Parts: sequence; structure tokens; C-alpha cells
Amino acid sequence: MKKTFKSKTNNFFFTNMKFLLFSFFLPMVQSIFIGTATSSYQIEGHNKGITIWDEFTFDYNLHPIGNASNHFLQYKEDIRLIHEMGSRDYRFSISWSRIMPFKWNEIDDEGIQFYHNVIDECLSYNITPYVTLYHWDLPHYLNTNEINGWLDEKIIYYFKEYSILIFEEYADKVKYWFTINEPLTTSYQGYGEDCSFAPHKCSVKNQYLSAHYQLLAHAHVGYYYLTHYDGDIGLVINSNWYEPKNNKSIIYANEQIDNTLGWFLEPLLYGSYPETMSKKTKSFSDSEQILLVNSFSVLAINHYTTYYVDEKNQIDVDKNWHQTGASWLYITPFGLYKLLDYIHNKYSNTLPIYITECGMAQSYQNTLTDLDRIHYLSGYLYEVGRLKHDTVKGFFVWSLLDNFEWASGFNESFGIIEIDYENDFKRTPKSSFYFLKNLIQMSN
Ligand code: PNW
Repeated sequence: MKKTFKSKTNNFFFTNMKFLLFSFFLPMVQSIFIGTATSSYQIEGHNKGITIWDEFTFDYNLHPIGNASNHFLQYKEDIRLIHEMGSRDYRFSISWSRIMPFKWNEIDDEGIQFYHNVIDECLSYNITPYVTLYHWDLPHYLNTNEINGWLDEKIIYYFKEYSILIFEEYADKVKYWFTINEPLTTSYQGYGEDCSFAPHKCSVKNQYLSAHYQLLAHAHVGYYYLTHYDGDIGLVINSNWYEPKNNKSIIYANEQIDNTLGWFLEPLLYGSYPETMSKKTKSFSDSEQILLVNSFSVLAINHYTTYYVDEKNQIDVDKNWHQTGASWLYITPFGLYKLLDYIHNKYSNTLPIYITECGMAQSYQNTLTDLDRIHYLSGYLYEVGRLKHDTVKGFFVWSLLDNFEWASGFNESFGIIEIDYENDFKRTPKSSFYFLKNLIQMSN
């Protein structure tokens, strides 16, 4: 370990200073575990079936997926690295189109076996698997004129049947499940106003409809799991923190939070959308409400960054905030504290919370000495440690590996392990990997 660290680092002293500083607040974060997260499409490669992301990158001439981070062939090495880091918790997703590559309900044995292998490999090291059922790689045959992806009510049935199959196959080994990753991103970026993601079918109507069906698909699956199995399940909700820039903008900042976090959290907790959205979207029937409020046992939150909202309801940033290799992502640790505190005070003070993603990007391969990531992670973890309640159970760093960052291709590296795409997908842990390893070791 030391070898890589020393040879690639002229800033060894500074990095170790961070370790030293970190030990001051270590006791505060000791009660939560530190895990890492990935998703199938972003890392696996060697896909058999076509997904909406293959179609989208082809149609818009974006960077093709290729073999991603080659995890399909190197999963053993990757899980061994998690073990080497000392982490006991790993979140990954199952690719629907690896399970049924070509046709609805035509099951591929190799696909089924692959996830058995991944899960068994984790268990052999005592690493707990946290499995996401859907992280955006929708099979293309579910995005046609006949079945129109998340705009089609039938998707609820398909998602439920697929999920039941997955539970039957793996639920004896996996006790933590997440249904859908970031429905907000899919609705806003894939079907809505932002329109920068697959399947690129955008309108205001589609934005709300796709959210509605994602929520119902989650509800059916979550309810099914909790009534048939003994384990935990949740919907992965993402939210930035929106900080009012001044007194006149408090109302707008609150609205932004309702329109993002509240859009997906309130249906789960209350069976209805926030006030600000109720005119824009369908409402839930009585029976749907019952499913929704009984569809989860944990809260799963992805959080990356904070924005200011000004008195004109415009998004703003502070010029002193450090912008990362992803233009939308600033290092703003205070926002994580505020978001978790807000959830605790406004919504729930008992449900266990998992931070299912948190991390930052460098421009591709700019250095193995990722001090800015150490800065980011120590800041965000410190803020979790500062909370006055103990509902946060775990913190999954996004991401274990450099990977395919959706519309940005391979230009943004979120990994704590570098992938050298030109040299046989060679894996090299970055300084942040050792930082986390140290932290985990010290807190054991
Ligand atoms: C999440 N934004 O996506 C996803 O869950 C991951 O697959 C992804 O790699 C990670 O965050 C980093 O981006 C997001 O533009 C994509 O605000 C874009 C945004 C937020 C989250």
C-alpha cells in the first residue's frame, strides 16, 4: 500500500496531516459505517442486451460505454479491494438487461449467475451487499411504442415481476434492497425540463408522469418485499441542499426543497405530493396511498452539493466554493448537515437513514493524489458526525471505481480507485482510498 502512495505522491506530508486532523473528529463518525457504491451500467461492461443508455449515447453521438470499467471480468479484484480497504458494506445494482437481455421474461442464466458470483464474493469477505434493483439501465424493449418506459403504466407490472424474480433468486443472501435509484434525476433529466439523459423524451407532462409511475413501481415492489421477506428496503431519493441567499428568498429555497426532496419523500410518508406540486401532477388513490406508506423500512438519500437560491428564485453559488471536475458539483459540506437536520425535524426522527451516495469528481485521471476528494469526504463526514441524532447508519462513497459518468462519458472520475482504460483497465487506489482505509481502521 505504502509503495503506491509514496511513489505517486509528493504531498505525502500534507495528506497525513489530514489523517491527523481527522482523528480529532473521528469519535463523532464512529457510529456510522463507511461503504462504497457503484451501478451496473457504469462499471460492468460486456453487456448482452441493449439499454436506453446505449440508444441514447448512439443517437446523440456521446461517448459509448465500451466495456465500462470491465467489472464484469474483474469483479473479484474489485471486491478484494473493498476488503483491503477494510470496508464491510458495498452498494451495487443489478442490470435488468443482463437478467433479461433480449426479450421480456427471457432469462439469461449467465446474467443470473453473475450476480450470484458478485454476492457470494462479497459474503466470502464478510462484506454486506446492498442491492439496487434499477439504476437507469432500462432494457430497450421496454422503451418502445408498445411499452413506453416510465411513461407507461404497464411498467409497474414489469418492474414488479422483474423484482420478484430477483428476490426469489437472491433474497436469502441479500437483506438490504433499494428499488429505484434517483427517480428525480430520471424524471427531470431523462423525461423533463433538463433533458440531458436517456431516454430523452422530454416534456413537463412526461416529467410528472414518469415520477408518478416510478413512485408506484417502487410502492408495489417495496410493499411486496416487506410482506414476503425479512429485510430492509427503500427508494433512493436524491436531493441537493438549497440555502436561502437572504431573508427574501427563504420561501423560494423551501419551494426548491419541496420540488426535489419533497416530490419523492412526501408520497412515501403521507401518500401525497407536496402542496406546491399537487396541481401539476396526478394524485394517488386510496389503495395506492396504502401501498406507498407501507413500501419502505429505511430512508436512502443521495447527496452531493448545495446551491443558494436568491430573491428572484434563481440558483446561485458562492464564488469561494470549490468547483469539482463535475461542473454542477461544489464542495459544500454544510449542506449535508442541513439536509439531514431538515429531514429529521420535518419528516422523520426514527427511520434509519443511509446516505447511499456522496462523493466528487475529478477531471479524468488528473491525479492519484486526490487531496480535493479527501477534503470533500472529510468535510461531509464531519458534518454527519456533528448531527445531534443517531439515525444515520451508513455513508456510501460514490464511487468505488472510476466509471462511465452518463452523458459526461469517462471525462469525470468519481472513483477512489483509478481505472486506466488504456492499460487493461488497471486498478490503482487513489490517496482517498487510503484515507478511508485509515479512517475505517481507526474507528474499528
Ligand atoms: C447520481 N446532477 O447521478 C447517480 O446515482 C450516479 O449514477 C452518478 O454517477 C452520480 O450521481 C454522480 O453524478 C447524478 O446533475 C447525476 O445534479 C447528475 C446529477 C446528480 C446526480
